[in-house]
Amino acid sequence: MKRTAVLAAALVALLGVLVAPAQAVPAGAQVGMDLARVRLATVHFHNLQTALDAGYVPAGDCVPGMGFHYFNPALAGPGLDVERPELLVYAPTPSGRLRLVAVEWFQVDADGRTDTDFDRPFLFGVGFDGPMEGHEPGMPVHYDLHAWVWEHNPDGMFAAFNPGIVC
Ligand SMILES: [Cu+2]
Repeated sequence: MKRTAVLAAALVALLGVLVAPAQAVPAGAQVGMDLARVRLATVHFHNLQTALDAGYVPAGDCVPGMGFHYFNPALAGPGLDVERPELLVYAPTPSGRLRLVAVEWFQVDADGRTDTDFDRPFLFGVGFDGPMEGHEPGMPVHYDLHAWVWEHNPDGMFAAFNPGIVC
């Protein structure tokens, strides 16, 4: 096969992989499998130094009900990947260390307005929160979605806040 034909075949196969799970999302089993992929992709970030080495940088103070956010600017562009969340969320422990509790996906709002939501993203069949103003100067109007993959959240896996997290 010519190189272009090989590339085209690979692209078709890749699109099939990318499109198929999205169509099957409403099934609880599919969501469970996708969350397992998230855990597998982020388990090494329990070591904070590993997250820093991967490009995640501290983003602001501890947010009550969330924790400390670490943002990866290299992942901030368009496109969402369940295995590459734009943010990691760490909760402070009584001993003063940080413990990975959640991951968060982030997407800039297309028109920068909080009163339109035609571009609301979805992952796991769940619509993102927002659109909301930036939480710090320079942060654009955006959507985000938390997944509490490393800490039980009584309010739900995809709730923005976890009442168990205190700063
Ligand atoms: Cu958060």
